[in-house]
Amino acid sequence: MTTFDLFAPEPDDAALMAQLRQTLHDHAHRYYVLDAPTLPDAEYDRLFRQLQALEARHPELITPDSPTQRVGGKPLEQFAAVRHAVPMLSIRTETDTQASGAELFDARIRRELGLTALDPAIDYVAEPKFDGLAMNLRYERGVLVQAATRGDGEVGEDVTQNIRTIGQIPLRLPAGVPAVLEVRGEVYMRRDDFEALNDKQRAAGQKTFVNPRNAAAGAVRQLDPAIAAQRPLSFYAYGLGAVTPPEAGGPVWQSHFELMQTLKSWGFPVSELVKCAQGAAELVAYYDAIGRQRDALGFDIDGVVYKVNSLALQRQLGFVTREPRWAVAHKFPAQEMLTSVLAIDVQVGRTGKLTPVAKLAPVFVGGVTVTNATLHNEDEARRKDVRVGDTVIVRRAGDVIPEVVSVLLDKRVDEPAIFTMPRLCPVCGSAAVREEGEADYRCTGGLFCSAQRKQAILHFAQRRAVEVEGLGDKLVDQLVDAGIINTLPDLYRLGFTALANLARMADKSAQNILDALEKSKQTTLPRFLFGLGIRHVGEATAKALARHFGQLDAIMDAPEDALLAVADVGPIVAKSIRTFFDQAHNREVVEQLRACGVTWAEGEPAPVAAQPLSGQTFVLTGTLPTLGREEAKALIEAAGGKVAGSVSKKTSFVVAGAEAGSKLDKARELGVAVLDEDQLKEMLDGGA
Ligand code: D41
Repeated sequence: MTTFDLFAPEPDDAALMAQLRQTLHDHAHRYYVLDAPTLPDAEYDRLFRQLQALEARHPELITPDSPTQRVGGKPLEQFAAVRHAVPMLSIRTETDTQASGAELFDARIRRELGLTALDPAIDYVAEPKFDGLAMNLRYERGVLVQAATRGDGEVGEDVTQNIRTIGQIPLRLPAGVPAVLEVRGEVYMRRDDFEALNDKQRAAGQKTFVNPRNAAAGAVRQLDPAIAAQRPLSFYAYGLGAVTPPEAGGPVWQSHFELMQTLKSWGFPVSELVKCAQGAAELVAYYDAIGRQRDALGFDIDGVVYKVNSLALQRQLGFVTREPRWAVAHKFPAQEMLTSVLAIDVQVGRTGKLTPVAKLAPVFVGGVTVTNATLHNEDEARRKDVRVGDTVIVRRAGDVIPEVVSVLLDKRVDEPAIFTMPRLCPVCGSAAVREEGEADYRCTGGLFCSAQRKQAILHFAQRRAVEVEGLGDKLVDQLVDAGIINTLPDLYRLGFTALANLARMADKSAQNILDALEKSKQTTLPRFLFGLGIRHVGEATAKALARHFGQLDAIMDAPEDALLAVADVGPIVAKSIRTFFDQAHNREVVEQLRACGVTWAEGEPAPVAAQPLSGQTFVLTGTLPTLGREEAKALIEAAGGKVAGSVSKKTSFVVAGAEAGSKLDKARELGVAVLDEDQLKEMLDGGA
């Protein structure tokens, strides 16, 4: 395929332009026609802008077939061409410089309207920028007669058959709508629907899609409407095309927001995240707020869109070429970027798990600089076939650890060696084994392995366990490598001198660590249990165990069947707890920690039923008005309830917030009770 190499010496401009054109053509084809792109969008955009810049410098070298000379995608041959009654404009992207894109947009609008600082703030509408496909829905006398893709903005493809299968799109509108009404919006696929579709594709041995947008594009372009009907698509309206004019009895709106409310009342999905905002400050606040919610939304967005609310002002501002002056897109940092693999390391975790990690040339992705990406395990590393020197796409979404999405095989030089897992622990040299049916290799060195000792200490000291403030990985490395600390109780035997003598350790910091250790001695049973790092015992299980047994000794001595009586504990977990406490050295660690003064209040075994939500399973969907997803989950679990990821007959309640999607539909389908945040809070207070 392409030969354009990011790292090759710079050829002359004409040759470079030819290469860029070829690369962009290839990828446009993969993107628009095959729905299987191999370059991250941000990289495509960068190359596109590079070509644009070169063409600006050498206008004589612009060729008619340059990708810059075509706006939007190429209509496929298979679908009938549709000439849009009103062109589908594109939307300008505002980029952050020293000022926020929101401020730049507001400043530009004010300048173009001839306003001064004394004039009042402008009314805007701010919307999420849905990451799907733009669609024009044409209704005549209230009946959907045609659905067309954007295409190049002038001519799109007739995909009516496929679009009719989208349940959210009304086929017929209520009486009283204009004789001609074109509604524009974005067809997209929700993330859970995307995951389910890919699972199905995998099970059927068919190709999977790289992201929800490509899956949506593939579904819209499906030539067989029966297949399209099985691809779950969604829709949000964001504007209008041709509409019967007021002279002919058509509607009159004053503002974009009002128009969106009308569309909603006619049955079109309009996002609840569409908000009015006054002036630059509220646009900035909106950008930040949506950015924080981005990963919890249930569907992909790649930024937000700002629009001048008043339709009169929109008319006054008008257009430049094919972009309205009254609207811009303000993108979030890209979540996928290109970089190269410098090395593949193998890290050893607390339980001895060996994890292959790609060491990357630093790259800014998802808002942070990333230098490591997990390859998870041997099978994953093999499946992705990442090799040293490869150019790869890295993805970082939200707080999820960065991962390698795929390798750009056409950029591979020579044939680097295939990655293999080491048979020996890279830290302690003990045998590394992969048990039958397990995905992971584990170091068999146990606490002989310094990597495992370090991880065990860091796990114990973390905020969610006993919390020793200031005891981070650098310090633990130093302490373990110097042989000062080998086991958890050694932490509490640390003296001031040993600490203060460490390199880069000021007296003040040494004292802070000692104070933090002292403070950590007063803990709780769940934190202590979790901190021990028993395999399969996470925070929730530790809490359940503490609640059930009340006292540590009871847990340490409980036979497996007694452990199985705990709500959260199954056979694997019970066995793991039993194995842990059957080992003399683990009991010894517990005794020594107690002897060092680590204490907690022990209680009576609590009947599980005392918890208001015990035995109930909740599923969260959408954005709740005040509670974050993690917060709501923690509250439910603290009250004895469980939180599951998907709705089934076993679900007791679905808690739905704004933009709730298919989980809510599923709940209704199965007759599962649906709560809002207030009702959930009532139950948490024991009100139900
Ligand atoms: O959510 C979107 N992707 C979105 C796209 C949106 N919320 N608003 C949009 N508004 C427009 C104008 C201002 C031209 C009516 C858009 C788009 N255009 C758009 N989508 C694809 C090309 C243009």
